[in-house]
Amino acid sequence: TEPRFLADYRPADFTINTVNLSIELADTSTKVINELELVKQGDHQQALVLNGEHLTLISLVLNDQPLHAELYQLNDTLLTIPASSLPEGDSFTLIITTEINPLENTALEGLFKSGDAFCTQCEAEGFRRISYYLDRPDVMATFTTKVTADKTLYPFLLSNGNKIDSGDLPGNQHFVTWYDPFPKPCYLFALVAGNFDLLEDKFTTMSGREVALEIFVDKGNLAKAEHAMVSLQKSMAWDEQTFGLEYDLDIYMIVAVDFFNMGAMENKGLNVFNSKFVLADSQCATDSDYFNIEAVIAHEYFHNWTGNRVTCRDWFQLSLKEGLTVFRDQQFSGDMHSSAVTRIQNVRVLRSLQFAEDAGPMAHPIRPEKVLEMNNFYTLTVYEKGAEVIRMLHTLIGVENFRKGMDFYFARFDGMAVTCDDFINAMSDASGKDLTQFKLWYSQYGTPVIKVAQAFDAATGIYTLTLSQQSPVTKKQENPQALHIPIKIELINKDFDTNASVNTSNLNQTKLLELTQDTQTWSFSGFSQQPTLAMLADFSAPVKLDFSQDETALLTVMKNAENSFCRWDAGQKLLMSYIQHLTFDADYVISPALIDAINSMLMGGEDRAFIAEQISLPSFDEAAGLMIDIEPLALFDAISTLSLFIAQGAQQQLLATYQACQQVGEEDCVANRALKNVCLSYLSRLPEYQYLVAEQYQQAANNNDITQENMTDTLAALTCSAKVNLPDLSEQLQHFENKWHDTTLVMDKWFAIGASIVSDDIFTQLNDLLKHPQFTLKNPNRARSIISAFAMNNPKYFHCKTGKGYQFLAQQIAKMNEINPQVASRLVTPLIQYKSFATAHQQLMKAELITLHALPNLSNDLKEKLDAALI
Ligand code: HT7
Ligand code: ZN
Repeated sequence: TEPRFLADYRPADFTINTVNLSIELADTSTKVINELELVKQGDHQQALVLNGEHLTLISLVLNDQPLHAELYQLNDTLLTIPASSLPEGDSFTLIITTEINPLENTALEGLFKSGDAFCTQCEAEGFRRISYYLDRPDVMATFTTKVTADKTLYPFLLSNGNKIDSGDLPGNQHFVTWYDPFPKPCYLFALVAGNFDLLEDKFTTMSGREVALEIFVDKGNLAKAEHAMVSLQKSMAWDEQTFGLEYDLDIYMIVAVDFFNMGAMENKGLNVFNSKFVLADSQCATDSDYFNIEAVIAHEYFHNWTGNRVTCRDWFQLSLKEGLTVFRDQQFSGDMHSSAVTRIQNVRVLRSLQFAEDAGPMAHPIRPEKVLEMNNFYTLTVYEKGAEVIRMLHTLIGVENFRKGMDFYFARFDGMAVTCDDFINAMSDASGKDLTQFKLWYSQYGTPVIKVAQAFDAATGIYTLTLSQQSPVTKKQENPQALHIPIKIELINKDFDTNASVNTSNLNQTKLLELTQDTQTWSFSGFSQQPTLAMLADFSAPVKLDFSQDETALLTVMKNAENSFCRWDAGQKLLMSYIQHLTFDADYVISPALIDAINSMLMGGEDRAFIAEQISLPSFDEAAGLMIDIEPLALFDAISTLSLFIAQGAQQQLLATYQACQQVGEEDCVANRALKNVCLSYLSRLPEYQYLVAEQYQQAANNNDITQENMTDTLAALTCSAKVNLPDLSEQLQHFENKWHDTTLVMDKWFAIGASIVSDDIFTQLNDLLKHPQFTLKNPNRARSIISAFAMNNPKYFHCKTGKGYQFLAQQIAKMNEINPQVASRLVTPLIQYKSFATAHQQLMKAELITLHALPNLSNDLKEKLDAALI
């Protein structure tokens, strides 16, 4: 296969007005009859070229006449009907009959089986595995879909839109016909057939229409769908209130399935979800599961407007719908919970994972320009950095203009397939702001570095700030231009010692600076002494800072910044500076001032979820993102040493906080658990407090009063046991397995804990896990529960100097390449980012990449990444 380029985009030669599908479901031979009404676009003699993969063609009928084999060409990916075989005139019908084998479809793209149910995944290019089609998002048609299947095995037959017909057929078969009035690209097509429990509710829209809400789950799981239902209702109300956007069909369906490559899919009127993002009760789901379910339900719901009503012209524009929809779901989560904590958690993901991607071999702009396998571009860059770009726009033009821009966007483009430029132009027209330079965020890649210099003239009271920006200069990007970057700052007029407050009449000054040149200087007057700078309030831009602030300045920001993000970030910088020192010098002496700072955070008046974030150390990946030539084992040891230092120094306050958080009732229980469990993770490093871990496990997982059982606390205790390899661990894991062996999603957690045990025995344990009767690479959640959990959560052994960790990952990827290329390709990320590590590790990682590159059936997905990494 050849790569495709954004620059080569051309409108389609033919469009499709209507699609009439009839799908007769059977495990190994499903029959698909696809009747298309095609329209030639303009006067040309081009062939009709349809995409199709893994299909058996049975027949073609063109304008009611059979089309014989000599009149068309067929290969593994295309069906070509030359102009000479097409009828005269601009419109014609084509009936394509094919057969497919859902049972052997382990790639989980197109039509496949998830357990006993049939389901589909068509984004990005999966519809071509169901029938021959113009599989591109700018070809939009109205679909009528008749689904036929065995009535006992598949009582529910679902597709997009409204049900228009149903009935029984001979041989215990039945059918249902669906009609979706909204023209859509085929990537939004969906079909589900199975035997489910159904949770029903409704929502009355702002204009008074009643919408039926239906959530389909595996039999026995009805009670676990309540949270998803409430989340859906909240999302619908929020989109009406925030953006005036109302749902448009009479029914909204969600189906939860166990076999799914990603989180969920926004098919029109029929979302298909990974069951992990639907099912929850307090016994089996953690607080973060609850949070994520709400966020993913919202994300898919918000796509109904940003993605479905207005879609992408081509896949290079993916961030048009994904960046915008992530921004919308982040705003929603912030409104539903603490906006400060939500923002911190989003920034942690961005800085640990997206920054690494943007510095690695697969780095690309949020609007990529060259793609071999589209599935490789569902990335943190397109999604999370894409959302940051929308957020910057929101910051630059303000909330009201942003809303006006959204209104313009829908007024102009409803029912169309458009580009990122179209979106920015709507925002520019709404606000009157020139966004020409801002558009560079869509075409340049890499994380810009902002250098900060400051000066203060005591005589005039003028404070001067100079900022310079630099995007990475590489062969792919020889001459990056200055970007338009909103930089929110706060100038603090107090020392960290509150008694020494100066100039009380002059409160902190908050400013929004627009950095548009390589270097720019701003002056601020009216200071009696040099203010302390808090940079990047709310993390106003996805950039790295080249700015060293001393301990006193950081403590001042931690204490006195009005912006909560800045208060948190200053603390993280302080912690990070110790991690950096300890990585280079294991004997580095940490300042006792850190313990005072931790104690005052623990005793401070902040909300407990915020304190939990404040005292949590930067993760291995967050720290790695700020370093070069990383010695991973030294970094791991540095984080452990710092953690132990804090545990020892602040033990009394950690214990007091742990106990205080245990006392509280239902109110703020999520925040209390968050803080309590960070305290426990410190205390578990000290032998004298390890009994707390065992006690917490007992309380939360093995309680006589089942209503007291709680998965957040259970998993927190197990994580401590695994990280410190406590003696109780194996008994706890055994108990957990006995208790949960029938609950798939909870067993995923069990496998993940098993893969993250910090023990010299880990490779034996990993092999035992792979041999466990419930382990299968065919279920992506289960595969990730061992493979990703090990590579992402067990840095000490993943990076062990024998190279065994890298080898383990590569061996699993090689197996996965044969089963599910999309999942295999995602697993390879930690290996392709080898260049940030010290040479010895680079060589070991590279050796594994070379082995993978030589695999006999290397998929396009993996090939694209390995080629980029091995250049
Ligand atoms: N738009 C969807 C992206 C997607 C996907 C989802 C599930 C399985 C495979 C997939 N490929 C692409 C999900 C979303 O962003 O909402
Ligand atoms: Zn999305």
